[in-house]
Amino acid sequence: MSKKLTFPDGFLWGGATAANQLEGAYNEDGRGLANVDVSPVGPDRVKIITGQVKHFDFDNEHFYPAKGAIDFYHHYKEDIALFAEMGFSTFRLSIAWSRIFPKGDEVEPNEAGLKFYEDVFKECRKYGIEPLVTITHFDIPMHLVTEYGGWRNRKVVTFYENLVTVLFNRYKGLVKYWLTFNEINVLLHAPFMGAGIAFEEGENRNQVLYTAAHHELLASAIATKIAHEVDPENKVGCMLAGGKFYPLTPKPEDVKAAMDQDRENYFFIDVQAHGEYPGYALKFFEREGLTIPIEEGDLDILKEHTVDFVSFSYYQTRAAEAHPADQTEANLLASAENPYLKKSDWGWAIDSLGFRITINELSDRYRKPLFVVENGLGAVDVPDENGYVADDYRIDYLDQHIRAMRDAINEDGVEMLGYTTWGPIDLVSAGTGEMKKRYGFIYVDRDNEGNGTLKRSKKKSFDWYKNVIASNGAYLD
Ligand code: P53
Repeated sequence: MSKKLTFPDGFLWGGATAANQLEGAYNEDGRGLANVDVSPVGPDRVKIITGQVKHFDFDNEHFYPAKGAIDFYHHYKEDIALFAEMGFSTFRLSIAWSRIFPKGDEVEPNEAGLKFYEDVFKECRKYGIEPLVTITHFDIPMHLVTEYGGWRNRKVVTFYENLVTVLFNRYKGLVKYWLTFNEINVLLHAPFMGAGIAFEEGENRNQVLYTAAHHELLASAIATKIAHEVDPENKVGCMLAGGKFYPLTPKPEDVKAAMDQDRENYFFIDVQAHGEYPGYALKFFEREGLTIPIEEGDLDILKEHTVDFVSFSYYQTRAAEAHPADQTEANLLASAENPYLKKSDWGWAIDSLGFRITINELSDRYRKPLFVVENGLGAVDVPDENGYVADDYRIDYLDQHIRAMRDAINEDGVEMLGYTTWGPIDLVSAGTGEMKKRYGFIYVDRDNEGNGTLKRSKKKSFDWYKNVIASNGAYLD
């Protein structure tokens, strides 16, 4: 019998979440309103998160799931205990900026917000769980949106600098792994969600987007600098919405289209990992007539404070073609159909070998340790008469993907720090706002309209993942 394949010693196993998708308690203990709170469920959501329609308030027509979410704010002890029972060695969560600085531009932070996360981190540590903290996961205080225009405004860099300075000092010794911006490249596709940007009439879209991109990249480098100054033990990562573009055919034009689409995303990580704007980006700015507001000293900061590791989410690969037939605006996030792949309930292509390919490409391109901080299957779960969910489809998906990652380590020699599945406990979907799109090992009784007891129960995948972790991956054989 051949030796069972496992993961490296110290490989971190766990799950990943985001504040607004799980905490609820949107107006408790001084928390201010954020962009993500005012993004409702339903057909208007996409127009709002992509910044095509300005929508800055709650109204009576819509349901806003983030208001209550799964109420992690009051259930965190119970939830972390369940993560510990699965054997998690890490838990990824994000800070709600507006709990710390309710408006964003205050000088003094809100102690109640700081205390909440301190309690959560201590609860993790109690079980030997290493917190992995995303500083901003698609959130920005609404006041910074309405008064400053979100990340298009350079002043927001300073507010972010204040935020991270407070966080690194307060949580020194409690938190070591930090991510500066969740899926930073999503700002190009969903600018209201990614950067608090809603477009004004007649604005040059790319000018606004790449201005905001420069500000986030600069803020990320400043955060890296401060993190290292406050505690040399801190490890700071960037975070890419990953998933390679394949050329739809071997036509060189399609291969080029795939390269271009990959670069649109890699652009951010190229700056954060290599410390400079890549040539293809500079030429793109020139062609488009964009002026990136680079001030004196900015380029030095980018150069001197690159990230320690590269993290990314992986759900699917996509296919690119040079001349797509359907180029409508609604098709912004979509891609060509790959006829070789099956799809999830929400139409996302399932491609575990693509995971291995994506991991290898990132490893070759950046030569830094990699951390998979999101992966999973959003599906409709139907509890049986006892409330039990037998989610074999989720187990299959994760089994294939974890094997692919193991191959990337054992066969391809990639250095990886850890793996956190998306939504270890059911939570609100970022893309659609639904509760119905579930990822968890733990079922939460709550529906799309906000009904339900919020009771937590273990799905079949709960014990499966527990076994995977306990055996450090050997259970898969
Ligand atoms: P949901 C697509 C669309 C929106 C957010 O997505 C996304 C993606 C995938 O790249 O990013 C991440 O909830 C994100 C999470 C999110 C998760 O994917 O639409 O970092 O916040 O929940 C899954 O199924």
